[in-house]
Amino acid sequence: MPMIHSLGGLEILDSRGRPTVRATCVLTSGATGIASVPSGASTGKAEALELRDGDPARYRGLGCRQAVGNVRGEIAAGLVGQEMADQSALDNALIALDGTPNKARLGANALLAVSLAFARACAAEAGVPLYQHFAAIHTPGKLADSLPRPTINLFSGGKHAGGQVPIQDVLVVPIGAATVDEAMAMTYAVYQAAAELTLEKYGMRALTADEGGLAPPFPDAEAMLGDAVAAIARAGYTPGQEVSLALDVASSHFYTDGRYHLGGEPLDSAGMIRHLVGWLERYPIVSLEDGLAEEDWANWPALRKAIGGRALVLGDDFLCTNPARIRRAIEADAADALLLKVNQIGTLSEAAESCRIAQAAGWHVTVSARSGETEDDWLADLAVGWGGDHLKVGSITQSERLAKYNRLLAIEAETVLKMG
Ligand code: 2PG
Ligand code: MG
Repeated sequence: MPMIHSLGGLEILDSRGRPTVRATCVLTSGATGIASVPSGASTGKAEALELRDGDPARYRGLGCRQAVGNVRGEIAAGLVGQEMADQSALDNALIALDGTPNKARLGANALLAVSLAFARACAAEAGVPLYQHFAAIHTPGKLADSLPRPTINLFSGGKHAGGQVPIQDVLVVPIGAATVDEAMAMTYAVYQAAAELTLEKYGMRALTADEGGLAPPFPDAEAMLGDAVAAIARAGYTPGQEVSLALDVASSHFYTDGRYHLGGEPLDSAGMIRHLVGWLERYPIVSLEDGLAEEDWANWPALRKAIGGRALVLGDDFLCTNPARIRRAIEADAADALLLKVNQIGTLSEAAESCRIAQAAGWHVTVSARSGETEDDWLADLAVGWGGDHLKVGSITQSERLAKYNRLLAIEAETVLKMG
């Protein structure tokens, strides 16, 4: 049984230059795991709490010294010398130490860093690849059996690009690719075509947003979608047959006073649903994330009905990787796909429960990075081990994103696993 010998914490910087938490877990066998946690910008209201120092004189209040101090102090004091039967024993101990419903006392960033570092140390102790260890955390005895299909950020707006257009991400889905290797090469071709188009149309060099997506001053969401389709065609692919689109509408962030402010006349929920269906009819969209706001629960079933299986109805802020919210959405037939972000809930075991609940209901799972990422690559292993259908990491121009794509390429090269 793994026993924790020591726990370390370090404040490091994420891809936006903001502090985040890295933890090191050493087991008594000497096996060691190091893991770093990401951080979102367009966060859901029901997410577990990311502990920030709040000192305006340092990193504008975003420091993580308290969270790191909690890893080195209270969490280490509670766990060092303890035998942990498995990941859920460790995670239950973390949850009990924190004692709050949303991990507000010790911080979800501190807890998740320890949860992940412990998983890595256990994989090293068992001598198995991390994706196989993640598979066993999902379900004992489970082995990884497929690779996720990457969905890759092409254009950015909303909170990731200074709000020049309300919707947050237009992503490329290389549906015609047979391998991850082919998917990445196809995406490169589309991205370069989009960069050329952006220069011609907007006179703008390939300046990028938080996740590496291109972010020219689109006049509206339709221009963003139309330019994505044009870039696919310019790269030599047939839109909707070889390369499709996924959309993160992130509509919670332009929903105020019961209206959606997409530009033009504000829309009520029925109007917004009609608008989204109009996009589905005009553009090759296979996945629609947060089409309605997280507070607009009552109208999600109508959205799902109106989409009628033509695209995935994917919940991010809406579900927050939270088992109770996912169960409620399944009962209400309010979605058919989960966007899974481990730090929304704060421990691996709870995120695995969310994943199992969604999969048992026949839902699709998109495993997602955050807009603030690190060079750590555990997310690729997690998507493989947990049977994620899609992996959403951002674009192909920044190393914190490429770390995950490169890890996925390595898993593909080292195994017989195939993209589902
Ligand atoms: C999202 C994510 C990733 P953030 O909304 O899906 O794109 O963004 O990490 O800022 O919540
Ligand atoms: Mg989202």
